[in-house]
Amino acid sequence: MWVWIGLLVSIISTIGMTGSVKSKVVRLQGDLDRDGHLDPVTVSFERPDQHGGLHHFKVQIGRAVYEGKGEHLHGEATIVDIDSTDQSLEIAVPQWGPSDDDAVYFLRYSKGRIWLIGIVPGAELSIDGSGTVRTSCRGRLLCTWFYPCVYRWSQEAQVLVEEPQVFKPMHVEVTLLRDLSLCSEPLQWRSSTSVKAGTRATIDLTDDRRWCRIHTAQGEGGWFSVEGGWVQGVDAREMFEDLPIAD
Ligand SMILES: [Ca+2]
Ligand SMILES: [Ca+2]
Repeated sequence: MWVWIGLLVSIISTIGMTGSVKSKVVRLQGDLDRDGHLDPVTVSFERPDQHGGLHHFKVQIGRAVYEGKGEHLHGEATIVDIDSTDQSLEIAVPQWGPSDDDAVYFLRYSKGRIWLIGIVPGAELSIDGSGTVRTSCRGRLLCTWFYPCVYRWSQEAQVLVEEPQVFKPMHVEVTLLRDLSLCSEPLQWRSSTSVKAGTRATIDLTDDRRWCRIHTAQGEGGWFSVEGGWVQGVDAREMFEDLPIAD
């Protein structure tokens, strides 16, 4: 979900012998630095080799140039307004990424300079002018999973940064392959209960550092710790069936 601020002027694609897009030029227009004058923006995409996708992009505004590298870029660019109260608009350049790691490059233009302010993960980004980009981030602990997250513009650092969340929602359905001992709180190392092998359960919350919370449909549950992909002395894949692991 974008709020379109700029104007799309033109899109020109060059098609190679194999029928795939070799290069693409997108022309946009908007008052990016809010000085009262429209800034014509040219975003050009190139495919560096015969078989790969569009991996290079170049943004030009007058004499200012930014050259970036992406992975499987869409060949699209738009102008958005992340914070409607400040004196800037942003250029957004989306990519599919190496393996469903969708992301969007955001750039700013001011005083004759274009710079990257952030690479925000996700394909369904929400920008409403409040200074935030709402999206879906990939968790790090245990397996492949995603959680709702927010990137916020930092005036001090001039970049978009992810807002920290102490505990993140997880929603991973698993079947236990072994008995799992659980703690009642993510501080205690002494287990107070356990869930039996064969039980279907949901891992629903984590600090994304060490602790995960799990519960069964019968209301049993608690916390277990994860260290380097290991749970209770075994590889996590030997503890949980159906653990989603990509890459
Ligand atoms: Ca301007
Ligand atoms: Ca703005």
